[in-house]
Amino acid sequence: MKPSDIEARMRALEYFHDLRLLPGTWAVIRVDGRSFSKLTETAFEKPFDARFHAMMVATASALMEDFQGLYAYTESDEISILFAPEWGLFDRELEKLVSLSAATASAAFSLEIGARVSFDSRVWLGPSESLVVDYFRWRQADATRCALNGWCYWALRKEGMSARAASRVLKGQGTEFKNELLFERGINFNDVPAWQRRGTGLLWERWVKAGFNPKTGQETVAERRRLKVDESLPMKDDYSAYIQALLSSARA
Ligand SMILES: Nc1nc2c(ncn2[C@@H]2O[C@H](COP(=O)(O)OP(=O)(O)O)[C@@H](O)[C@H]2O)c(=O)[nH]1
Ligand SMILES: [Mg+2]
Repeated sequence: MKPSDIEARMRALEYFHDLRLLPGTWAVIRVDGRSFSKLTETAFEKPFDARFHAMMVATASALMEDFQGLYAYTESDEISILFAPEWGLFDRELEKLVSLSAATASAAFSLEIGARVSFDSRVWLGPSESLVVDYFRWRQADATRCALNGWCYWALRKEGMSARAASRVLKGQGTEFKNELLFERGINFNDVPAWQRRGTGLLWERWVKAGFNPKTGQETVAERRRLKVDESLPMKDDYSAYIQALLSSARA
């Protein structure tokens, strides 16, 4: 067999290599920690731990920087990174984007925690701006639901209830029941830190760096950008408006 033949035949079996994100569409890459229920079982406060959250924010920052995302949203052990329709990193190759985003998240979080952890990764495509808004509303609703449930679950567990019994109490119950359960225990869910109920956003902000040129003796100004961490996101329709404003500014 000629070397060129084997090259072509082997390359052809790299079957998924040609897959690319649909051109001209918004995209979100979402990474999620593998078996983080187990990881957080010991050594982290329940239901939420500020140190754990800081590690997730650091991981989201690494993804924003390495992939040049427009916006990141993190809740629990997941991070969604939004990309504009014209974003062309790695020529939009799916395998590259999914594998490297998982790798970047895994490496960044592992360095933070000092142990080996891994993240999975998937891609969501947004054919319209309103679907992108819906996507982030969906993840935020998930954050709120999980936070309320988590607070209830751990309130019961801390009273000595078994895991199975606590899950049974909460199964099929709605928001009102869960809010009441917490209220009876002196916890007002609305007073729980916003990052737990609403998640956290990361976005680029512009700032002007003042400097001095010793050669000319003149003051200089340079526009730079840096990541802003928003720990008090709006919710529901206000969050829709927040995301829509971000999409519009990207288009401008
Ligand atoms: N103790 C603690 N656990 C957390 C925190 N944030 C996320 N987790 C855990 O991470 C899990 C994430 O859910 P999921 O991805 O479905 O679980 P996985 O499949 O085990 O990674 C939650 O169920 C929690 O157990 C936190 O701040 N503190
Ligand atoms: Mg997970």
